[in-house]
Amino acid sequence: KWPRGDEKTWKEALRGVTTDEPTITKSIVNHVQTSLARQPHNLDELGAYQAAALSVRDNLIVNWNETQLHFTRKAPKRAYYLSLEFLMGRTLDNALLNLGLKNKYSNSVDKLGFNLEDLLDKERDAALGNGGLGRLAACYLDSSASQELPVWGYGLRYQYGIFQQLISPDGQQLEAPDPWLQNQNPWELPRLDVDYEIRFYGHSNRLENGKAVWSGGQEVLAIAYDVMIPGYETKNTNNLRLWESKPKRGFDLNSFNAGDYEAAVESSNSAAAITAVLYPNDHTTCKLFVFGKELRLKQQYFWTAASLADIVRRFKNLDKPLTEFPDYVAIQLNDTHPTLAIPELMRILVDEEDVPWDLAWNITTNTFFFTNHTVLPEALEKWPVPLMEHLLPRHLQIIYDINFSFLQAVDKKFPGDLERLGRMSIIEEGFPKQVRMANLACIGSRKVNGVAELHSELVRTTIMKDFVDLYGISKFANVTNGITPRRWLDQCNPGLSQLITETLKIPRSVWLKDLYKLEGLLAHAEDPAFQKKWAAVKQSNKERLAHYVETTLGATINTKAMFDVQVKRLHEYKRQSLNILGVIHRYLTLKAMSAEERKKVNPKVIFFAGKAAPGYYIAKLIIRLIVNVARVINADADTKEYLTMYFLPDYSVSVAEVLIPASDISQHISTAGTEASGTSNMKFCLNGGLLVGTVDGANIEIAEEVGETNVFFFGHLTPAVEGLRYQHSYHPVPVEQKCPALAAVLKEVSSGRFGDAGVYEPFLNTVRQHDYYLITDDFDSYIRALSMVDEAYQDRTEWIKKSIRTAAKMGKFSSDRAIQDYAQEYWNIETLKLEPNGA
Ligand code: AZC
Repeated sequence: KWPRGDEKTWKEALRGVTTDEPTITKSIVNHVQTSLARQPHNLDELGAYQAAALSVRDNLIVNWNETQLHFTRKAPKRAYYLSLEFLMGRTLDNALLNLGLKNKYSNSVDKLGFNLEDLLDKERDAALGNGGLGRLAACYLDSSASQELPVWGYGLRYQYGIFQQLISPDGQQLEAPDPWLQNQNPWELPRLDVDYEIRFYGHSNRLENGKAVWSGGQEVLAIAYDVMIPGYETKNTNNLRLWESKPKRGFDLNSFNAGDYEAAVESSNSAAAITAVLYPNDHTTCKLFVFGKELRLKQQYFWTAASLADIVRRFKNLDKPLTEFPDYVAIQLNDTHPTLAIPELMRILVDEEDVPWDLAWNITTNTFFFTNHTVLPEALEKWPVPLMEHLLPRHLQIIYDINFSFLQAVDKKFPGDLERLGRMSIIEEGFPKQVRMANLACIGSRKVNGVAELHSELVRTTIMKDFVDLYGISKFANVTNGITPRRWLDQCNPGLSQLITETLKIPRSVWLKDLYKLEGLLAHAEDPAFQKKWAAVKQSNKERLAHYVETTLGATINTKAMFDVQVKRLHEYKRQSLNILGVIHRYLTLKAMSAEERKKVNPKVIFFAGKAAPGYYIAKLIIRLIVNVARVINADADTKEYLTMYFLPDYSVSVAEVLIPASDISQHISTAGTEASGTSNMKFCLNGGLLVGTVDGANIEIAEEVGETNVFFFGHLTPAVEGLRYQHSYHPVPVEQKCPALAAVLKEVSSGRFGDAGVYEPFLNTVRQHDYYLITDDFDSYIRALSMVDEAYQDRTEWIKKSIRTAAKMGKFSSDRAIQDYAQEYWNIETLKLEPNGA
């Protein structure tokens, strides 16, 4: 029955998605006129972008609304992806492609006197993440919507995303804020009516039956902002709900009345501070880097508590008993950041819903799933007990209660094994005691997974070994990461997408939804005409990148040279250090050659990009070295024809979209066993770039797919790493003896050849002294691998074949496959398609 008014009048007035050009044009102009209050004659590109975006937003809202209504009516089991980071990048291009409206918008915008590609460039990245973990979350949202799965993301609406990186003339990284919301954000819907009160501090009084009352302290409001996530070629449009913090009352009236105006404003400041800024630390939680630790813990609780309140409220609307909660709700914890959701669900069930403790624990442990993204010890989160007790007194009690029963169970299975109890306890002894979040996440979840085969095996045999002994192996599984081929091929490399469609003779939408279809390209790998077209696409992408570098750095680039790229967060374990030391080696070798000899050398342009955590001294020093080496070699008349190098500042999703399609070779050279998966390796290969890398993370599975002959592997393997480190500590061999080529490089740097003699010593000493990341052990084989790359590149036809074969075998790495794995093996959710007619 129609709820109110005249059904016919309503239905005639309700709009669908605008798909014809004249209506699109009208809607853009309408937004210029009304939403933006601008005149046609003073409209600039930014205004035109905004109007086009608002018009696309209208379409997304129609689909989003219908999808949400459909889901509410059908009441399927839903999955929720809790991630403190969503590195979304730009939206307009992606939305147009997913809606299938890019050509029409392009035509409309054309008629209005603008160029769509220029407008797309006006959009600011939504950079609410640091790197791999946050971008993975964004790819998973795209795949969930595209596969019509009932999945929502939950995160924080930071006022400031990842900092903007500036590079000073002498190579120092400077950080500037990223006020990405400055121009209004068309991709979000403020839901000022959806709010929850979140408590901090106060005290918790235990009652009988494990219950307690938590009261007092500070209360803050969480306000929902919904971001629409369009699926590819489907009406289904999912939701990413981001929380913003607000003071519960604008002013604390008590303080205000007492005349203490400053204290009143203070309390409202501190509430807003919770979602002010994304923490820029990647892979580190140690206190050296995290200055406002309490604020970070506040962020984590604020976000998990608001999300859970929302999830529980939605479940309660179904009118089902709470025992059925896990039949309707699956929650994926993206790393340990949302682990507080576990004690929070216990608190809601036990304290607020009167569910007996054991039953509540059963519900909880059937709801959560936990993904680990790193085995680096410095990245494993621990929170000081005193801090947790102060900020979240009730949660600490719950954690102690969980730990008590847990340790009893361990003791039952391994009687008297006190060391084991000590290792497995959620609480780490010491001053202060610490809460081990990974232990809590594991104990409270149904399944734990790593993000590539090798990494998942390391999770089982190292950080979670004791837990495997306790629970059995089946709780610990693998889901190899994936990337969305919509953004990372179709959108960023339209030329290649076009060529693939033409060659496979199937619609683009078919292979973009089933990436294994790319295997069809293998049949064409030997066809010279196809090879030529393939190479031409790469060439034009290299020219596009050259144009970008020209406009940002003012440098002219030889696009006939091989493009060699390493882009990722700066970290010692990722070994940009190895790369730059290798570049210096190449430079010294070139210098030592005669002009005649040099002519035989394969010209190379090397690109670096990536941010360093602001407090990570050695990482910043490595950037400084890269920039200064670049300055010297780019100015050297003897060699610059054969070797140049650029550090592109402010790496972002949008910069990646230009860089990745242009690479001939990319570097993924972490010390074996340290890079859990890597996802840019997949992006490069999907765009026909070859890979030089260590036997680590997803590199291994990529090589399995594309064949080892198409990957340039080098370096020691994971099982050797521990022994080598032991040697470094107890039987050190000087670099001069162990690796003369590297010693020569270090000497040149020390001598001041690249400026600033002395400045780089702290970095050089990490290599000379402990060499934790095995630069001295892998250097020679790295250099050999690069020679093989040069050699292979000489035979251009062979190289193109390798490039084709690599892209053709990337089907496995679609995030559609990964999400299906989560949906079936973990969440137990099913596709729920919204038909075009709304049924
Ligand atoms: C990263 C891993 O380092 C990277 O290898 C992986 O591809 C990515 O997650 C996605 O799974 N980890 C992080 O970004 N951060 C942490 C804390 O692990």
